[in-house]
Amino acid sequence: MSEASELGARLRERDLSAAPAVLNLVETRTRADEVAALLREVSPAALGGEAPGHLVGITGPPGAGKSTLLSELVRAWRARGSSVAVLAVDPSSRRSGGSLLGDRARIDHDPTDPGVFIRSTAAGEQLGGLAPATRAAAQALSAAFDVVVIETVGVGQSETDVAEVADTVAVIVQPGSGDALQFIKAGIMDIPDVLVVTKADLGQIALRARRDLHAALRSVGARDVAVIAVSSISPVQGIDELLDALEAHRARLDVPSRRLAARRHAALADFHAEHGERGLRSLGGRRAALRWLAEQDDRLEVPALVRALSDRAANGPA
Ligand SMILES: Nc1nc2c(ncn2[C@@H]2O[C@H](COP(=O)(O)OP(=O)(O)OP(=O)(O)O)[C@@H](O)[C@H]2O)c(=O)[nH]1
Ligand SMILES: [Mg+2]
Repeated sequence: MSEASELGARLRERDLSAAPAVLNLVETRTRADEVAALLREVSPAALGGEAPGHLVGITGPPGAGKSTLLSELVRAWRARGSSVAVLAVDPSSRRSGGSLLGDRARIDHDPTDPGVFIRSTAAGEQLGGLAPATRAAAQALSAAFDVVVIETVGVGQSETDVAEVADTVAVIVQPGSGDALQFIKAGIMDIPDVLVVTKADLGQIALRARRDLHAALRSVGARDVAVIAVSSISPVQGIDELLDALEAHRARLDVPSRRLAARRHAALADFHAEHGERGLRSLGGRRAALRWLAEQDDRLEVPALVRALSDRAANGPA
């Protein structure tokens, strides 16, 4: 049996101990065929449905309190009996190509707990971008883990990538940072599924941030976005409320159509990573490529879609 099919079988059996080997496989650039094989092993066709894990994107500006919050979230998910994988995207490792567990990914957890897997992964080409390896890892791990978190650093438009992969996107802001407010009002920021104001222990300023964000969301007609205030330092507050909001969003979601869109976006991102801007141009641009992808067979997996895009680029859009 090849490594990909062995790992695929373990993931389908929800064997969490397969996670480190999965990460090693997807991060080895020279093993594209094996990555494709692994993704086929955990495709909806192989699983008999969409992967069961909840893909959660956690994104926000540097220092907003994402990692500290994740320490609490991981603890709370574990208390509810959910297994959790966290893929923390390290923007500084983009150039070096390495992925080191730097300070920014430090999430406090019990290292002996087999139900938790935390890994830092390298960033993609653009600010806030996801590397193909991170997308593939998230997809594969969602077959085995109950929750898969992708944590990225971003403000404004840069969280688009994570929105394309995740079922639920939570944007994390800290009190007193006007950016998110302005971005929402100006329509620059994609409206998150859940908005989180951290550092609620700071008191008035946090309450005010929450009120202002509510108002900004109302002003753009996004009334059903939950705005949750949390404190990740003692006394910890808002964590259960946040978990409930994430779960409520997932419960409302049409998961198959969100995942289908995610696979198409992932295919275009992988194609872009391989063929660059020139490749995109030969498809007639990003929008044209997405329109074309939307007409393809729903059952096609990411690698098959990437191949189809490459063929189309080579022959030129008809
Ligand atoms: N008062 C207070 N401080 C907090 C809270 N959560 C985080 N902090 C502090 O805020 C700072 C940044 O927290 P991190 O969790 O590292 O923030 P981050 O968003 O992961 O930062 P990057 O990884 O650099 O993007 C740290 O000094 C934390 O101790 C909170 O709930 N209340
Ligand atoms: Mg961090």
